[in-house]
Parts: sequence; structure tokens; C-alpha cells
Amino acid sequence: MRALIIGITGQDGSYLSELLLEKGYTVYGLIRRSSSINTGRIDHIFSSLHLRYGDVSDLASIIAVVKEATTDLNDDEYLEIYNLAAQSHVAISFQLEKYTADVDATGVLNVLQSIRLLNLEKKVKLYQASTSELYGNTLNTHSLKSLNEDSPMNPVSPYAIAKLYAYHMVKCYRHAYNLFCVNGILFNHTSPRRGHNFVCKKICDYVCRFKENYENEQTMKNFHKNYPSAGNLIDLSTYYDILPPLQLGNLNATRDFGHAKDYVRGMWLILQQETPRDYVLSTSYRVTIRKFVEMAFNAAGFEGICWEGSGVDEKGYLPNSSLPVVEVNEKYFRPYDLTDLLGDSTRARTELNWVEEYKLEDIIKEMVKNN
Ligand code: NDP
Ligand code: GDR
Repeated sequence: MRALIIGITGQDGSYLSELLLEKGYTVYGLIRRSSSINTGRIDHIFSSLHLRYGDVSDLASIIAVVKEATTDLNDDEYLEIYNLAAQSHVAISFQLEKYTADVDATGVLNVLQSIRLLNLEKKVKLYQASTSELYGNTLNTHSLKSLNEDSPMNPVSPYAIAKLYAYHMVKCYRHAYNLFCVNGILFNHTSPRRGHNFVCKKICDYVCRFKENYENEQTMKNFHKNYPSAGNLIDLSTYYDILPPLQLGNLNATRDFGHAKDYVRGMWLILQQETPRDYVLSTSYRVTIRKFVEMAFNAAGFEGICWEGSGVDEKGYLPNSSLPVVEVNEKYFRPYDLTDLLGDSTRARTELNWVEEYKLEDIIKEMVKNN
């Protein structure tokens, strides 16, 4: 059992590596050269992995690693390739349009071409990290209840447009060259290993700092109560940060959130099928970003956030406080946002027996605890 993970240093790559190692796979991984360390998520399993430098936009480096990973495969063996590499930030794709296309669209073509150039059509199974972003605002424009593999795709960002190219190219290679290549159309999934500038991680990081601050403040207040004479000697502000309110963008957007661990198990199941097929993975539980904020504060023991104002003037307050903990900042608005997402993963549930183990509340608790 051999696998190659392109994008192994990311959130999903790290959980998938753990899963495959547990199952006894030999795991190859492609990592990018970086001026600072980018292997933090896989350091704990570093010595068990076969890591090679490369870049999905560099065909030669893909050919080299695919060739190495398929050397001496027995007749009944094949290589599972998981292409998770992407410029994966939707908002940033509006600033890096061409680069996002090079990595997220034609990068996938490089992976597909490497398989053909090496005549490995019968020796490789390819998983492509596709996304619910492909649907754009279809849920509302088509008055649908939820989104499945047959729902119309209307991408609204450079990221999603690049991923739609990749999605179709995978289907094209499947039909044209009989390759086992499939799209996992995954809805948002998160974890303590989520990149820091995605909204759920950003919120949970803030809540943790807030809690720490609050506890330090309480400790200092108690200290002052017990030792009132120290008040003149100690400057309270040197003992805890004055934490500015969390700055967020669109609080009305909804997302269908799951745990990355459940989703990488789904990726593996998709590649174990006899027949290549695309699958949606989603929890079918959606919340607004505003609700996510409330749930994260609740998880840290701060209940009852109330919201005042609207649009850019909206602010979130904890009970009995006149200082906001959340403010809307238009800097985080996107030129074009995807406002509503809800998946229907009936196909994965019936054909793969895939079922998620984590509920959103548990995910948030884990993220707030393990920050
Ligand atoms: P991350 O951003 O955490 O990880 C992306 C990975 O791709 C990193 O290992 C990154 O390397 C690597 N990468 C980026 N550019 C290149 C490149 N040019 N060549 C090689 N590797 C590259 O994303 P996630 O783990 O969250 O997501 C995995 C995949 O699934 C992505 O393709 C994403 O678009 C897609 N997806 C994610 C969803 C989610 O909710 N998490 C939902 C649906 C799809 P480095 O560490 O060096 O930056
Ligand atoms: P998304 O995730 O765009 O769904 O893409 P992200 O967490 O960036 O945004 C989700 C929603 O939250 C709103 N939002 C903010 N977003 C960020 N990043 N920062 C903020 O401050 C903020 N405030 C509000 C956004 O407008 C948006 O509506 C993720 C990525 O993992 C993709 O790679 C993947 O394909 C999709 O999920 C499914």
C-alpha cells in the first residue's frame, strides 16, 4: 500500500498522513521549499514519511516523485495519489488570481499529465481535492434545499473558478483515458490545525486569547483585593494585554462545517471503491459566522453575546459590558462572497458508509482547548 500526498504539510495532508501510516501505507509527500519551516503539522511523524521537494506547478518535480513512488510496484499494487495542494484561501485568490490558477487549476493538470507521460494509467488512483466553492450561490439562485453531486456549479471567486477547471479536467481524464481519478467535493472542514487566517481558526484563536486575558485579569484583581497596598506599586496593564475587539467580515455567511479528521477518512474511502465516482462530503449542519462566534465564546465559558447595529456598524458584546468583543471591518469583506452553503452527502453515506464522528460543538471545544 503506497500513497503520495501532494500538499502534505497542510491541515488535511497532516491528518491524512497519520491515517495512512496507521493503516500501514508507505507515505510519500511533496513539500515546498520555504525560507521558514513549513512542516509544523507533520513534525511528529516526519521520520516515517518519504518527503521530497517539489511544486505542483512544476511538472518535472511531479514526474520525478510519481516515478519514484511507483518504482517496483507489484502487478496487483497501485499508488494512491491525493492532490491536496492549493492556494486554498478564497479571499486571497482575488489578489493572486494568476498564481491561484497556476496551482489550483493547471497544477492538477500536471499531476494528470505525469500519470499519462509515465504510462501509469493502470497503476495509479488519483484523489482531487475539490470543493463546495464550485457551487457559488446556487443554493439561493436555484432555490435548492441542499447541494449534491448533481447541483449546478456557478463559482464566484478566482479560487473556485480554478478548482472548477481542475474538477472538469479530472472528469475528462477519467472518461478519455480510463484513469481512476475522482473529485471529493468537500464542504468546509476545520480543526486545531486549520490555517490561522480561515474564519473558524481566527475566531477560536481570539477566544483563547480573550479567556487567557480574562483569567489574568481576575488573578490580578484578586491580588489587589488581597494586597490593596500593592495597588500603587503595580501597573495592572503590564500583566495582561488590552485585547482589541476581534475584526471580522461577513457575519451573515453560512457554512456547513465538519472536522478534517472525518473528511480525510472520506477521501481514503473514495479511493477504495471499485468504480471511480465523485462524492460530496458534508455534515448537512450549517451555521452563520455570527453563530460560530457565539458557539466559540460559549465553549470558553462566556455565554450570551448580544449583537447591536447592522452592516459595518454591527458589534458583539458580552453581557454587562460596554466594550465590544467583535467588530465588523470591511477590510475582510470579499469582492464577491458565497453567502449560503449546505451539503447533501447521501451518496457518500450510502455507497461509502461514510458518517462523521464529530459534531460542530465538539470541534469548536477541541479548537478552543488545543489552541
Ligand atoms: P491548506 O492550505 O492547509 O494546505 C494546502 C497544502 O497545499 C499545503 O501543504 C501547501 O504547502 C500546499 N501547497 C500550496 N501550494 C502548493 C504548490 N504550489 N505546490 C505544492 N504544494 C502546495 O489546505 P487544507 O488542508 O485545508 O485543504 C486541502 C485541500 O482541500 C486544498 O486543495 C483545499 O483547496 C481543498 N479544500 C479544503 C477544504 C477545507 O475546508 N479545508 C474544503 C474543500 C476543499 P505549504 O504548507 O508549503 O503552504
Ligand atoms: P471559505 O473559508 O472561504 O469558506 O473557504 P473562510 O474561513 O476563509 O471563510 C468562510 C466565511 O467567513 C466569512 N468571514 C471571514 N473569512 C475570513 N477568512 N476571515 C474573516 O475575518 C472573516 N469574516 C467573515 C467569509 O466571508 C466567508 O463567507 C474554505 C477554504 O478552506 C477553501 O479552500 C475551501 O474550498 C472552502 O472552505 C470549502
